[in-house]
Amino acid sequence: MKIMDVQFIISAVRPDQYPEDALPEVALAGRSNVGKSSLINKLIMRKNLARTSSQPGKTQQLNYYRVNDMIYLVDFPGYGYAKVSKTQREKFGEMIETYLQEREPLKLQLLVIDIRHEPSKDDVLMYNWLKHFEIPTCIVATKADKIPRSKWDKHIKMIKTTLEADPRDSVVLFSSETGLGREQLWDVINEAIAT
Ligand SMILES: Nc1nc2c(ncn2[C@@H]2O[C@H](COP(=O)(O)OP(=O)(O)OP(=O)(O)O)[C@@H](O)[C@H]2O)c(=O)[nH]1
Ligand SMILES: [Mg+2]
Repeated sequence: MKIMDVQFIISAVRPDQYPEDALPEVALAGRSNVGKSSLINKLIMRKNLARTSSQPGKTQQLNYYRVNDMIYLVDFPGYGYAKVSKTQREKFGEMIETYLQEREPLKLQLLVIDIRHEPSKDDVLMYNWLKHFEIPTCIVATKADKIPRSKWDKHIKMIKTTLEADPRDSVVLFSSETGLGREQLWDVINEAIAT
């Protein structure tokens, strides 16, 4: 995938701020610190356009990036950060639920999971939401560079088992450090927005 042009569009806190030009959207969900923003930066070949390692749990907005005037990548706030208040957690739940339920241009949801760890309860909840709303899903196991290659298969299997993943969902092994999985992920994205 050749990246011609990327623009940060908006940090949206309310649905009326979401873009209205109906370009297809690919959204990224995952735990705080799992590597969502790094993954976006790798996909678009920019070092630091998507903000990484900001204050975890503080950002309760959807960050929109437009790529090649073709697609929006939508960075969700990370979940599962311990110090987040109950009110904030509820706000997050409402925002994401409304988005998943009503957002027509959403063509694909990436569920980003740290390959080293078993998916958390929140990961399972998020996955079940995606299934409930029948959102096409791709599981991205990131930080692959953090474990030896010989363990990749076993960890992928563990992730699928814990999520009780639908065998039809694609799974991509990824590393924002090495770029592993970048082309494969673009293939999955392009296929999803073509249908
Ligand atoms: N080794 C390695 N480190 C990574 C990878 N992806 C992300 N990181 C590191 O993990 C940390 C968190 O990455 P972010 O991209 O900020 O994570 P995030 O999911 O956007 O976090 P929030 O926005 O807080 O939810 C940073 O220090 C990254 O450099 C990866 O594939 N490999
Ligand atoms: Mg982030």
